Amino acid sequence: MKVISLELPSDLKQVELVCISDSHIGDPFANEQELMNQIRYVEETPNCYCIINGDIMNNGIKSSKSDTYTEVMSPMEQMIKAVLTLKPIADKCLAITQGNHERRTAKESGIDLMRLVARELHIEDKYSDGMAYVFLRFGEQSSHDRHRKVPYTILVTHGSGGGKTVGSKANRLADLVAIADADIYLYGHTHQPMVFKEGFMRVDWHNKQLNMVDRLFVNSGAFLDWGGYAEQGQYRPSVISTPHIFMSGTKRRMWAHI
Ligand SMILES: [Mn+2]
Repeated sequence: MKVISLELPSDLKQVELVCISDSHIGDPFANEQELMNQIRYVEETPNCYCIINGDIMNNGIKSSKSDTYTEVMSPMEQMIKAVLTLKPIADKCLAITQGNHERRTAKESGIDLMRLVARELHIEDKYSDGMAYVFLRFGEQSSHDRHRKVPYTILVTHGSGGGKTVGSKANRLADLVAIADADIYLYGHTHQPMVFKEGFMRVDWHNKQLNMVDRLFVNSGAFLDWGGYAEQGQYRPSVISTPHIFMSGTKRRMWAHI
């Protein structure tokens, strides 16, 4: 678990966080236009940040399930494309993870493609080949705790498995609570855009009480049109919809839309 601690300015009233994953660059059905729309949005929107959550490259290498022959770019070309595509938002990236598609090369040859992408983007300090845990503080609490920033924690992982039904995909995301406590749980991989909340009683040792809090669960979608691997494998058509998370800078309040 890579722990990342970040402080943003105290004059931020709200932070927006765009969840970018599963662009599958190199797949013939990758929708680069939609990916670029989101990249441009992050780049141009004030107080907007992003998390880059794996499967950015399709990386259909010889030993993988993806069809090498239908790839529209070689793995090297995909890596160069990934770097060039993500460059405009690198300085707004809070965390960057490896997906199972990039992991193929790591397994095969011990070379971590996503670490190299993060390195090229000068954000290797935000990189995890597994899970990332972000401590984020910004804004100023409006009531009792003046001059204290609002703290949020985010557990990020590309994910694995998930099954085909919406329910089984939701279960994978909800299961993250067994790993660590966090305010926001962020998953990719299943290509199923999803947002839900659960209640949780958080231990407050300082005041010896249990605080009822909400926890936000977000699954990002894919930048893929339907066909090829999805069609042959009888996967449901994926909808291209990128979750945007919003966090208040005046009190602990967060929400998301897809
Ligand atoms: Mn994946």
